[in-house]
Amino acid sequence: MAASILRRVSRGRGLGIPGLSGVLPLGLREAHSGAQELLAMQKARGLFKEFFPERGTKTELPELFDRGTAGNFPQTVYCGFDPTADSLHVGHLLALLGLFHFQRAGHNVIALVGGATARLGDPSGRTKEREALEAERVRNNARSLRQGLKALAANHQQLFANGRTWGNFTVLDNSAWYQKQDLVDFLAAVGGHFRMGTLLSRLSVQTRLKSPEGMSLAEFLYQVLQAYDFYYLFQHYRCRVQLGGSDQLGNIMSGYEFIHKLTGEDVFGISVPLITSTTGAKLGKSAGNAVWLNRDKTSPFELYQFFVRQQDDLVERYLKLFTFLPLPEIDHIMQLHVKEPEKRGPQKRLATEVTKLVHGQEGLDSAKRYRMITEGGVSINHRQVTNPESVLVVGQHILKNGLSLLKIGKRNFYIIKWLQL
Ligand code: YSA
Repeated sequence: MAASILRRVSRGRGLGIPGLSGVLPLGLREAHSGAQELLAMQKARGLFKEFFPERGTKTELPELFDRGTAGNFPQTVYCGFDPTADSLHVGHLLALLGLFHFQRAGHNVIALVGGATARLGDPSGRTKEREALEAERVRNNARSLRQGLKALAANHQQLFANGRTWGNFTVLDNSAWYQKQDLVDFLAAVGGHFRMGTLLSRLSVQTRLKSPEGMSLAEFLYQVLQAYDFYYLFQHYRCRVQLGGSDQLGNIMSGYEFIHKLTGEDVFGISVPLITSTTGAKLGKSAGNAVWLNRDKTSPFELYQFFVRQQDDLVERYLKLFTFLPLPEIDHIMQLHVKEPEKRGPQKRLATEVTKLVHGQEGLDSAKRYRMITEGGVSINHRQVTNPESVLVVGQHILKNGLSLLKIGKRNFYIIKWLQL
């Protein structure tokens, strides 16, 4: 049985990928020009922080993305998201943007929902064990995350492509390959390839072992599952690159070592920086400071406001990280800002770009309407309305004759006739 889990192992053999074609349509080829600069460009934007391994490999990481030298163009890149809540948050968005940049350069990307791994709880970057999550709750969260990822990918394609064709965006769930996995078979086939010394040396493990409550076996085995995922995606989707926040590097290294040992092939890891709050805590669910991407948890207006409130010293960095705006355009926006700081031009542009990506044009319009109201830009029958949730009252907002005079901004007047009161 051990053979079936690792059955596709073969040194240097060509790998078949279900559903992925090796031949590129012409439109896509055009989109690839300059793709070899992808890594350098994202490093310059501050989005890609570390590359692993940096040297000593047969083919170096930048060559993978160079159509001229790599036999495997386009590449496949993945990033995992554990469904520990029913929504993605702004921290996850950065990792997702990393995937989008690869997709824009013509590569295929996989957003992997950790329907299985979320049951164990990733110890990376944590000082305490995660609360154990019920199978049912994880399943519901995973469904929500898959929907959220697909909606974001659709907004990206519709609103930020300018008619260009990119690589594929695929959403998978690792419960698909662990659900029916026999434990003994798995440990027998996979367990023997991991050395305890290496696993114990990971920072995530060391930190947790030194904590007063120690570390559970489930958490300890987490990195083995993430390493196996990488191997699985390498075998089935020819995926050679895993992307993640810098807290993920230890888990990515475990994947590298596992794949290298079994196949002799090199795979790579790329990290994005961790977004922190003003107090320095990683922005996310655990620190209780998450800004959610699901509109039922954080409305489009609240998301917009989060970005519009960013301080001057952070806004340029966030424009580079969270938007697709070219660097010269960001420079220009910042130059204008020096002349007219009170207009908060960069903050508004940042908030607009992110809200559009996350909630689409409709979400952005709704955020802007809310903002207009809260800033006192709307009045009904000459009374300012500053609460977007206000209930309209007959006799006050709606005159007895069924009419309202709506004023938006300084010059836009509308007469509304209510047909039913
Ligand atoms: C990865 C690979 C697998 O094969 C299976 C599961 C995983 C999930 C991974 N172990 C994990 O727990 N990720 S996460 O759900 O906590 O976050 C998803 C991604 O967003 C990670 O790459 C994480 O580093 C990143 N992230 C989370 N908060 C962030 C952030 N990136 C930047 N800033 C933040 N505040």
